[in-house]
Amino acid sequence: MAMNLTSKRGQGSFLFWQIAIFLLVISVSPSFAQQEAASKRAPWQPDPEQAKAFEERRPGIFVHEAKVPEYELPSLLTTQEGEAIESQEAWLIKRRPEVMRLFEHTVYGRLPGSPDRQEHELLDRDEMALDGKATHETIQITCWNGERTLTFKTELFLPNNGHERAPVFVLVNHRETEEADPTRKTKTGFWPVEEIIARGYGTAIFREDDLSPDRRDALNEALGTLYPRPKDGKGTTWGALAAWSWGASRVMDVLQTHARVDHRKVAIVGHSRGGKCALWTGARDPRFTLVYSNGSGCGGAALSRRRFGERLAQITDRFPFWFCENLQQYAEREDALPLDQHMLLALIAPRNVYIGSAAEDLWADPKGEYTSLVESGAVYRLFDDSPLSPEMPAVDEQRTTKMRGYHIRPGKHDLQANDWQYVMDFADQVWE
Ligand code: GTR
Repeated sequence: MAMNLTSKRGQGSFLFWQIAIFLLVISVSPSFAQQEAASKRAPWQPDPEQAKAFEERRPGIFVHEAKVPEYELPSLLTTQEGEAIESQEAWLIKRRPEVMRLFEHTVYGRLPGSPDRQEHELLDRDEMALDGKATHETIQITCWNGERTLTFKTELFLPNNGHERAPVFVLVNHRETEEADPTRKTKTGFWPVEEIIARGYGTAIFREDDLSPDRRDALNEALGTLYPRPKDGKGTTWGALAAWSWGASRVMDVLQTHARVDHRKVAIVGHSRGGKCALWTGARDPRFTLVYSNGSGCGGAALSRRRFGERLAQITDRFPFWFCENLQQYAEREDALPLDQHMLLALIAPRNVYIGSAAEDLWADPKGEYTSLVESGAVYRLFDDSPLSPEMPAVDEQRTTKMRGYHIRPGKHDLQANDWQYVMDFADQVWE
């Protein structure tokens, strides 16, 4: 008995000292917020060795932050007549149309509207694709302009998960067929159909080449045959990126009439040149409620004025046909541009926009891509979205707000299965 009493008293004083020490520790240690900040991994920055080697290989291209010139971005919230935009309505009615027009006339070019007539033919249907987990359809799309026609295909996979309708990710395919193989003999992270289906999403794909072959001399083919290009287009006639984007809208037409697709949850996804196309598609076609551009860089998500990595001079020299002719006059004259790429992202508001970068993809300027997303916040804020911190996230840190998201993953310029997992996490959040 006595033993027990003593030991209880001993326990009591032990507890007293524990509490006292705990109080002492928390009174001198930093706050939880401070601790969290301190334990946070460092923001991404280019690996100095890689940056040095990169500049040595490509004289005249800069991938050091210290070489980014001072620049001032054009204001999103001031109209061309100098009026300040302070509400959603004023943005949508006054400023947004101006910004759309600036991108059409300066960067991507003006497109024909919807075709006179469009027909969708189911060429093939397999309800037992992917070991019964999905239904695979091959759909042929034919568009008419008077007597002229253009025909191309889309491959669609939908999950057989018992849900009546599925949200769908549409991928702009600029790669060889084996990178995006609908037979699934070859599987790649570029189009990880099995993983997309496993998460309850559907996915469709179409080839950009079917809309405008990815060559300098091909603008009069495909879409250029359906709609002969005007002789005097004043430098504003569509380039290949816009032609591919027109195709994405035709795929959307198919999905809008499909009984097993959730019409309000269709995303456009693209990597690199496909990522540039995805952003312009998101700006043009409000039926896409999530826009994901991966490694889109110059002419995509990256700010032109930073002149980091690929600049307008290089892109308009190697790929002049991607854009309208007018863009060429801004090579090495970025400060004269009446826009910058943050304004392209803002055109998507209040729909969801997601940007992915890769740590070694200096050519595409990850920081320029992220900064664009941060700056698009001027417009997203009008729709009650919260701001993003200007500090770069760490590698493999996903940063999101209600309507915008970003990640930078380790490795090179590519679209990989882990990029898809990140964007599907974001979709789970914004499309719940
Ligand atoms: C590069 C081009 C980039 C990017 C890439 C791609 O050569 O400079 O802007 O679009 O091609 O699409 O793979």
